[in-house]
Amino acid sequence: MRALRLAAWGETPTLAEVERPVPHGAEVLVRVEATGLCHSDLHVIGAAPGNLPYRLPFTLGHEVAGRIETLGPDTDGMRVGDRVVLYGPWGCGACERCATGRDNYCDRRDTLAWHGAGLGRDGGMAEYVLVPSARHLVPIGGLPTDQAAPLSDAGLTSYHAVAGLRHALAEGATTVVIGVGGLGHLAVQILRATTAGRVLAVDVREDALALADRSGAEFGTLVRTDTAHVLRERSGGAGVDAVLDFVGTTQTLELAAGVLRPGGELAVVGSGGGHLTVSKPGVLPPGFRLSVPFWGTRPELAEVVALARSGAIHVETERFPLSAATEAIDRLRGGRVRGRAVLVPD
Ligand code: FEH
Ligand code: ZN
Ligand code: ZN
Repeated sequence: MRALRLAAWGETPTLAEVERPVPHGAEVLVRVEATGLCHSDLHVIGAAPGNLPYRLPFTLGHEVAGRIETLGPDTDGMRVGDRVVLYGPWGCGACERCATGRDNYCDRRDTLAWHGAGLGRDGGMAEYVLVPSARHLVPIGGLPTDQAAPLSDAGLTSYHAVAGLRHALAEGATTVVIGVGGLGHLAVQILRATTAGRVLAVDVREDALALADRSGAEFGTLVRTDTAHVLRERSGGAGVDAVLDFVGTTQTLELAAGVLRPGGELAVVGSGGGHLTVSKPGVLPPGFRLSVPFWGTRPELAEVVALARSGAIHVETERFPLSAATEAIDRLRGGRVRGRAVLVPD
């Protein structure tokens, strides 16, 4: 089968012919129909040797949907032909976190040579992907696979970040979403579908603000010298209740701290590597709370799929054939993808 393989750190991944896996024990073989492309794939590809615990080579792709092709002899609860999306974080499988579907916070994460499908283990930028257990599969019913695949990371990560702020998002609350790309546009929709407040959007691209508007944001602004003032004005002057930062640079973290009201909450989702000085006394509003959520849980993935199947969220995608994966990677690296890039085996 063909697969997009990362064979050397810092080098462009290439399509190669590899053995189609055969499932044993509790494993499941899924025929891939769609795999999302994520900024984390760019971080993995560009990682310096030794930065990640992953063993090369492996197949990329951690945002995967398709159909069950073959069930290992020790599986149950799933049938060949079932349409599924992969829960991408694969932990140790034995700790209390993994046993409760929270592989994203596996207690043994630092001992593992992988983080999941396409993250040190063979992933879904291929014709087939081998999944360790049916517990990593969520049924998607009739949802199109190019809609389902991005839910497993872009959707789940956004949903998990919103879930961590939900206590602060009462009626009339204001949330700012910084960065309206593959994750941010879904966060706007999830906020609109599951909270009672208003959503303001910030980005550096006009087309991203248009996407925010289509996703249900009440207002959007480009980054300007007075962005904080504009957002505070829009929130009635006291500041906003929550910020979801999908960029995570020093500039966006400082913007977030500058627009939050006392008791406000910041969720840092983007891996921009930015810094924010936390000191007391300091510039942060009293009662400031910070979270650094990572991916999401398996039960939450089922909730995100249910939201999508109800029509409450829609993923804006740009489809690419698997054979054009390097073009998609270049486009993502250049900020020239609207919504989420999805690779489809051709
Ligand atoms: C996956 C693995 C490592 C870092 C970040 C990620 C995210 O793409 C998961 O949402
Ligand atoms: Zn990702
Ligand atoms: Zn674990």
